[in-house]
Amino acid sequence: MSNLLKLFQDTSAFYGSNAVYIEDLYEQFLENPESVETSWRDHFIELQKTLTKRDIPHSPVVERFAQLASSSTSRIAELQGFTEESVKKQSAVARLINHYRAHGHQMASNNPLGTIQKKIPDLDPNYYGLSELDLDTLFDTGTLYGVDRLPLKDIISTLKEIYCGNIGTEYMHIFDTDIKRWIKNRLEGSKPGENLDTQKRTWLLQQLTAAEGIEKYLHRNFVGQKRFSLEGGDCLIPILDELIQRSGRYKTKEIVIGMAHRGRLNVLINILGKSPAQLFSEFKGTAETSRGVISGDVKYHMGFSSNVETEGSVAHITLAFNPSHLEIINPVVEGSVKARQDRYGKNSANTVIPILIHGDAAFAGQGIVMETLNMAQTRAFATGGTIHVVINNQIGFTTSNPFDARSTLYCTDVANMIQAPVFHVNGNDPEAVLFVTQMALDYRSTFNKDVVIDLICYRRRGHNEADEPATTQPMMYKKINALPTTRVTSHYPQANIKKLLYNIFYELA
Ligand SMILES: Cc1ncc(C[n+]2csc(CCOP(=O)(O)OP(=O)(O)O)c2C)c(N)n1
Repeated sequence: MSNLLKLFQDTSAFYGSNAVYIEDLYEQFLENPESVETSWRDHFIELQKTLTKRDIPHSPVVERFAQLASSSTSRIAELQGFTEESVKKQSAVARLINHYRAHGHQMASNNPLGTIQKKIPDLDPNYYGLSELDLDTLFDTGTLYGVDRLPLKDIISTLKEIYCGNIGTEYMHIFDTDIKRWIKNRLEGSKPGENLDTQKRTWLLQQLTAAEGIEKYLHRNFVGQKRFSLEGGDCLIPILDELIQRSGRYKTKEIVIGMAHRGRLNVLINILGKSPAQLFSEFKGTAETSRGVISGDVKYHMGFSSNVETEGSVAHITLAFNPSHLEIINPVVEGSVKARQDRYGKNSANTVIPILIHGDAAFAGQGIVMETLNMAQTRAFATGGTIHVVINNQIGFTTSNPFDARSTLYCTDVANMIQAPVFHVNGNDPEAVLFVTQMALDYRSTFNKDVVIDLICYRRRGHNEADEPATTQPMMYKKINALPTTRVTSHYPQANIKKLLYNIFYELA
């Protein structure tokens, strides 16, 4: 190492690891120039004059400051008003914040069956040279929660709340800076449930009651009959209802849904508006699917369509008929959406939206998932982004240990290949689920790209109600049997449940 380089390294606050800090400050400056200190702001303004585009790559920023550093280290010290030690610490904090954004999901408490607490070395402040003694020191937060400075302990608790709570988000693998910034701002800008009024909370309770109610009714009245119950994944119903309602904001006219067996009857009744009486007659074996043909096991392969009122509009919702072959409906739905969009003409990506609902085992296991994802951004087949919802009940028939089911960390990892953001959300926290649902639709409608909601839940009963899951999964089912339902777990007032149930089902039937 040359003497000059050594001197530079020893004396400059802008050398090496501090580059991350400067980049972070610059990012902050780009969003709100007033939010950075005057001396930094002046430098960034100077820097921008030498560049033509506003959203420039960050390497020139680092280079420019390296030049400044070598030309006058004393001037820099004067400019920043920090000691070398404090700048190093600030840089460490910036790196810690970034690592929470990128890897916090690995420590998220988003599994309703409990999380095995893993230690992730680079989420530990010690890893960056920060210690207990720094916890009360004030540091710049970048854009975190809109607060300029916080003690380190509050920065860490805020990061844990956003990135390691009931939502674990994978988005830092995305190359596009605008997309990354959009997701970061949504995640860090408000908390799940923060802005929910009583009306929306009541709506959530109604959705969960409806989801639970139909399963309980069928369970009691058609004992031992296959229905591929949704129980444990109840939040699928508020997800779909919210996607449909909110699509009105984007003037959506049609939504095409593809899904397999799990929860299909629930979706038919609670989302598509199929008559419960019709479903019950299919269970009794008296319904004719076509003249002279009794339904048999056709009921969980049936399609349906109806018109549903949305926020300020009406949308035509179609549930595609599906065969037994898992996931094979995906390209069919995409083709159907593409044809509908073509019919509406140019710029109709938001006019018709595809929603694909997957099982966790099937999403990881079926090649057709990858094949369909691969077409997502091609010119001839793109449909303006698909909203994927994985009913991740953590079991595929009898295979529940992920290491026996796949070689990836998450069942959704195949979606990383197209840089889709993935929200791993605790299916027992309806407000967190609502938060990611709204974000998913807004993301899809803003960027016209695929997005994944990984609804981490459980399967309360066997694969199809005719089997006993505890035979092969005794430990898992001990936990599940001790869990109250999502409606009960969520902290909503339970007073009017009976009345709600009565209104929703018994009257309709
Ligand atoms: C292509 C294909 N392979 C296998 C099956 C048999 N099968 C039906 S359901 C199922 C388990 C699916 O598990 P998962 O995708 O997690 O959905 P879940 O039933 O747990 O909701 C299997 C293997 C099938 N129907 N189609």
